[in-house]
Amino acid sequence: MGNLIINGASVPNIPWEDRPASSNPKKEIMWRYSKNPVIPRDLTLYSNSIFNSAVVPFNGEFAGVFRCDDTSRHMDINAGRSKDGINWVIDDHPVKFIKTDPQLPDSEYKYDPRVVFIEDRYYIIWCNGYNGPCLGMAYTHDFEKFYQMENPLMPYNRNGVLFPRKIGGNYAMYHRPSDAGHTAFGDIWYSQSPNLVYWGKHRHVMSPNAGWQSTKIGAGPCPIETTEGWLVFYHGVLTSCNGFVYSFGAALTDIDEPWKVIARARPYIINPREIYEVTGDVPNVTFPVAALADKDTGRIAIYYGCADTTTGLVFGYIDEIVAWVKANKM
Ligand code: BMA
Repeated sequence: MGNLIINGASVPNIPWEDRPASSNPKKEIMWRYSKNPVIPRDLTLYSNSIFNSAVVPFNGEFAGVFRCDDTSRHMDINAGRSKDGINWVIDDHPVKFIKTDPQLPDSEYKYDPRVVFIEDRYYIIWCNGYNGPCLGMAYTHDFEKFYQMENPLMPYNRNGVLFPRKIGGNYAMYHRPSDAGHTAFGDIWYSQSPNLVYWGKHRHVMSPNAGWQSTKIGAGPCPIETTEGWLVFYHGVLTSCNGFVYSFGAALTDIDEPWKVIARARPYIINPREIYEVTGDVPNVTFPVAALADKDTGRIAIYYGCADTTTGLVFGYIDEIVAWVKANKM
């Protein structure tokens, strides 16, 4: 148990369960919560499914934004709160975003939110419907009022993930250019902004390559700053005879130039294998979107979407994961 986290938060009440005796660290560097899934599909009055959702520590407890598809299969974002990060109360209705500019276009839909604290507020970034999927952004101070900002990137783009601080004087994000449909390609890119409105200085980060990450890849939770580089969890997709299979793995990228990859692990960390991951509205999906990390113990808890239906949790230690990424570097 070690501590490589820089600039992280103390999260003494991070959701946690020790590695069970049945879990071999040589085979799996992170282990699943025994009571997965933690968020059932019908937790809110109108939800068909709750998955690919984002949480942060908030006032000694936890808050989050949740992808809730309703029973018309409309995709939207609902706010929620929890004392322990496991038992959640999620609003029945989607967030009503307040436009920071009346000219801002309406969103046709919103999905796969990420949330991160930067400087003095929480920023939310999601896949936003505006003549096709693009990136949408908002901020909140209290998880009650949410202020929608300009869309950082035009269609087609998904999987926008903000860094928790400026890098080289600019705000920074990973994202994935895509197409209008169920994109059969996808690289992770890095872009920079002086003001969170105008984005540029684009740099290529990683392409898909082999095995579980051979079709497309996209960033997951917001990167975690460690002494060994940014620890980046990302999803990877392979195309089987029955369609896409979504697993997730990890890489380390350079602290000052995060488009440079230091190490990228060849094996996945989690792949669809439990019943709630292989069956659901979209079978064979494990999709990470949020991580809680405690800088005092080095514990990490990742929230991930299970088969586009429910939300699960996996646990691990940052130092073990960093060492594993380096040891399994491709
Ligand atoms: C992606 C997104 C994710 C989803 C995944 C698997 O394109 O729509 O929200 O989890 O497909 O269906």
